[in-house]
Amino acid sequence: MVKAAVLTGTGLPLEIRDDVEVEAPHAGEVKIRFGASGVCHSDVSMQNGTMFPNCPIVLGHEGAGVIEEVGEGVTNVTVGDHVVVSWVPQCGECFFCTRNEGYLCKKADASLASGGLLDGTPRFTSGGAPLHQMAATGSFSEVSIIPASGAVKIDDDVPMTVAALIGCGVLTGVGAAMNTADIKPGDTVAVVGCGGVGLNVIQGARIAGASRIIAVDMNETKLQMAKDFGATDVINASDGDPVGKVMGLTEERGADVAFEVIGLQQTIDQVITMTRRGGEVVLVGVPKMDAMVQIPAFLGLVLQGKTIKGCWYGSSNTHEDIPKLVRLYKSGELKLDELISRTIPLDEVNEAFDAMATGEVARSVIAY
Ligand code: PAD
Ligand code: ZN
Repeated sequence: MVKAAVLTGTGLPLEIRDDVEVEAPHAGEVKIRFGASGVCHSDVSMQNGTMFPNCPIVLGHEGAGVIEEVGEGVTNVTVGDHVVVSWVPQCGECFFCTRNEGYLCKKADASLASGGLLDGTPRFTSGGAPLHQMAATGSFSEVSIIPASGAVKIDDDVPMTVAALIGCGVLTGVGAAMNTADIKPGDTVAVVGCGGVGLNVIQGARIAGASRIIAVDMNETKLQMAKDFGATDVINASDGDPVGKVMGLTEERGADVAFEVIGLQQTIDQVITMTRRGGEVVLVGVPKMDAMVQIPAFLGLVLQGKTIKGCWYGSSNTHEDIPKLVRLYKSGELKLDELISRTIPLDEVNEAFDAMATGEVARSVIAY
């Protein structure tokens, strides 16, 4: 039996249970003992009803650990390997995977909806009843079973706390800047929302060659961190409408590329407006299901020659991008240790949710 944090219903605090049973891996699956799990805003969105979880469910999708057992037919990893978990386990065979758009993998989508693995069923039980696992992961558990395609081997010397963050916030944020967007050297980029994901958009934009990076947040600590991660200008949105300030910094033109990394209707509207004619809007934050992109078709889009792109999992090819991010970390180009505001035990996961709501932390990381 293992310990895990379980969501039993919308709006409820997570229950720490120590009676969770983990089945052996089926064919094509692996057993992972987590070393660490980041706490991402998407976990909070599952709990507060922004997204619809299949309760009861073990949350957590930003994890890294060591392979303890492999199911039949698994060849990409072996017992003892250190791995980053991809919450989009890319099957490699569907329409999207074969077009190098694995972040849209059809099978992974189905597991996100079902709360199970690629066949739709979870490998956890508690009190004899099935317990779902978020995004085919469930990293708020000491041990889990995941699809082998969601396990990406990394070097043993990468700290688990850092490796965990690569699995969501870093892949998504850096990927949004380096894969989804088309940032050209010398571009001016605006990033609205400088949490765990937004800070990674900032450092991705820096690596992609943006010469000016305007960071927008409501929290001064985050704006300070944004500067450390590469922002050249910061705007505190609590001091008034950030759109006018971005215009003021860009000769009233707007940013070449602007990212929304919060998931709010208001800030989605802001990034669309603060993007220049011919520029690119990238929506990363996960909004409520009824949020709308509202834009006058002619005056706002056609005449403007603007592009609006959605970004899912940083448009990443996990099998190529995770090793690349590890290399960038090792060469000092990617700041990952600096993202960790707090290292906590699993029992403090509810406090980590509170700390995220108040904006105090970039990332709380559970160390097992
Ligand atoms: P976070 O809570 O760490 O960061 C959000 C930041 O936004 C905080 O720094 C807040 O201070 C700031 N903020 C809040 N309201 C405003 C406002 N009105 N104006 C300016 N700043 C504000 O979250 P995160 O970085 O973990 O996640 C950000 C979003 O990205 C969230 O919606 C999450 O669900 C989503 C996400 N999307 C994907 C994907 O594949 N698209 C992957 C992972 C996370
Ligand atoms: Zn996440």
